Amino acid sequence: MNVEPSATMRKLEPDVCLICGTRNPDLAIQCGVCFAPMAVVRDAIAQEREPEIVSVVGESNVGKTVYLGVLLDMLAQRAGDFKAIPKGAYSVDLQQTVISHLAHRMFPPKTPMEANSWYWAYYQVLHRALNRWVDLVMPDMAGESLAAEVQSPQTFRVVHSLLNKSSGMLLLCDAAQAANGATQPDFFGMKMLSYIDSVLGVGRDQRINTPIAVVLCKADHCPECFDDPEAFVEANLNRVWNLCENRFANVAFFAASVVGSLGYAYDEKNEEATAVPLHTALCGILEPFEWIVQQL
Ligand SMILES: Nc1nc2c(ncn2[C@@H]2O[C@H](COP(=O)(O)OP(=O)(O)OP(=O)(O)O)[C@@H](O)[C@H]2O)c(=O)[nH]1
Ligand SMILES: [Mg+2]
Ligand SMILES: [Zn+2]
Repeated sequence: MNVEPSATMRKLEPDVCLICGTRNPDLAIQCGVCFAPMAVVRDAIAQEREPEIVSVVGESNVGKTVYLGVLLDMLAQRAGDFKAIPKGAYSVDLQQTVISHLAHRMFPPKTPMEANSWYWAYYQVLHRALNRWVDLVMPDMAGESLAAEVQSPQTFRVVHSLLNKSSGMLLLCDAAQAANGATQPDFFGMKMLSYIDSVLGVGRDQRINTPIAVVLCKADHCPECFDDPEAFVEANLNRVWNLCENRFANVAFFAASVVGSLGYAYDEKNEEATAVPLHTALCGILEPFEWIVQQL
């Protein structure tokens, strides 16, 4: 995290996966066990410091891919107080996919469940106001894989390893659904948090210190949640709010939205309506990330 090579660097070896610790054959592209790109560990060695892992978690369709893609693009364009440098071309793929879809007024496709096709981004980020460099590894996980792992732990080892190694997490919740009275986002958020609680496994009477940013996504559907995200969570995602209070010592609440206006295209043949982002208007994307960086 600091500019000096960290003491943990001596432990890094080019063929040992940074995420799950498995030793892989020389020149392996992905870890054979958790499918993390082996370029991450090689880049970390070249960097002479071990990166921090920041995970974006949440249900399928909550908006993780869109959020992460847009965030990386903002960082790459020096938004706010940040300057960011991608380590390796693989780190640019996610933001390129998301931005080119949005430019064509489409949302990117759903992330496949198979971890070997997830996008990973490894960025060196400078927070100018703090005058601090942070190396961040951010994978775009599939909501369905997260759900499967949460339901029966150890089925998706990569999820377990990643969360166990994460220095900070963004828990995305669907604000639009919650505002409509749906209980699903609340229950999923609760399951996710209790899973994180068991993975990080601190004592019963201790609270977890890992920073968790609870991000209300699709806030364009319910702009009131921008006024006071915490009050919105307390009112509409009360189970999540209570669990945060009880088990997590370092939680902050945010609202975010990527689209300014949405249209709907109707496919008569398949009788399906598809959301069309007519224009993008980024709101609240950087704030949760900035908060996490400040906590690291
Ligand atoms: N209104 C609105 N809709 C959004 C926004 N972001 C995402 N969406 C909608 O949410 C859908 C899912 O977004 P993704 O980013 O693919 O969701 P995900 O969490 O990556 O889903 P999985 O890949 O299945 O885990 C999109 O296709 C859009 O319809 C937003 O800011 N506003
Ligand atoms: Mg996705
Ligand atoms: Zn691995």
